[in-house]
Amino acid sequence: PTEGSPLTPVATVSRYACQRRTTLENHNKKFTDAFEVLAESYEFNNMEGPCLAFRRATSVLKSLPWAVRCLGATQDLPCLGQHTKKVIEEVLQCGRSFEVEKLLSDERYQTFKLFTSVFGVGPKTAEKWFCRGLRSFSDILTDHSIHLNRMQQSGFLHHGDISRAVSAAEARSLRSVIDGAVHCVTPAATVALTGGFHRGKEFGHDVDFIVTTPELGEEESLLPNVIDELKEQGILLYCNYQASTFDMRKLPNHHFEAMDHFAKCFLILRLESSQVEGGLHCAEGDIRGWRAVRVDLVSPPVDRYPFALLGWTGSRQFERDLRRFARVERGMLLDNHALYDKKKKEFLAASTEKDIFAHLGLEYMEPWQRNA
Ligand code: 8DG
Ligand code: MN
Ligand code: MN
Repeated sequence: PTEGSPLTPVATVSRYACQRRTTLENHNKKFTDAFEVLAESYEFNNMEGPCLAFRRATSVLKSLPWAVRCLGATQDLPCLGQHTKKVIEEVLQCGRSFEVEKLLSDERYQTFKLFTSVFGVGPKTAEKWFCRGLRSFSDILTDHSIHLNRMQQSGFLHHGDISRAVSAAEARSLRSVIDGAVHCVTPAATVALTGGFHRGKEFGHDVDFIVTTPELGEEESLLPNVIDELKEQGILLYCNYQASTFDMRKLPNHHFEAMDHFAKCFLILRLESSQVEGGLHCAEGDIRGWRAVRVDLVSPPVDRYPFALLGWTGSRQFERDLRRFARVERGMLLDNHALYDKKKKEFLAASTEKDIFAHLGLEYMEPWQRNA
């Protein structure tokens, strides 16, 4: 293919990530890295609007098959405002953005970054701790007035391991662990890799799986049984199980940030070095012979499977825009459970992800093209 120069006419770039094929090949990393710091900082300060604006801009630049080499090249791109353009200009001229540099050395930003790196700690908790004058892990762990919930306790206990990226080889090994446990309790059940590794990522912060049974209703007991099996194998280090609260009569909730209602569990598992081709992606773990890894399992009823798969494959920006596109452009409500047509006042059936794209009048995109 020809090096798509911005001087040659290019097709207009859609405002919606679900209409932009975005692979893992990012030609504009130096800009998107800067944007991500700004987005994160706005998130830490509870400023949703500017945070989303930088996330959208990041996503647009990630979708380009060419590198931005001058500000003029961004002229016809959507979702780039004055602020993002100023950052692009700085990076083009100086190789870095002063605003970003300032943030990276800012105490508040650094402390939030540190605290939210703990499993179970979000911006709200980080804020609470920061306002109390706490700045380090030892500040938190020695302050006896601080109550840590079970998730946060495990987060601190396994912080070293779970803050190391999970490799694709480790994800493959975990897949056979989960396959084994699932088939042991329900031979007819199926396991599918989803999340970042399903989009072809080489590394991730966790490994996500969807498990379901061909028999409707059987999924109710699936996760509790799988959890028991993992416990018996001695590899369950932490488990937060949430039973299903799914109600088919409810209309889809287009707010992406709302969690879905399927039965799910957030786990920390013990992964043996000997089970991973080429060893663990965690130096201390390799010496120890094992490492801790984060695993998410979700178990939708089989008739909801395509919606759950589409919702859990991500990326987060792809999901946000898919829902926004459905609502704004099609008058439809989409979430991880269902698709509802507001004009026809009816739910639209789907047995594959392709059916959902077709209902939305969108060209189908493969998971590896959803890295928005
Ligand atoms: P990473 O783990 O490699 O960092 O990237 P990822 O796989 O894309 O991110 P993720 O945080 O594991 O989320 C994967 C998808 O799961 C994402 O598109 C959002 C979706 N998701 C839901 N419901 C829930 C939920 O209840 N909790 C979490 N953590 N993710 C959910 O649709
Ligand atoms: Mn993931
Ligand atoms: Mn996950």
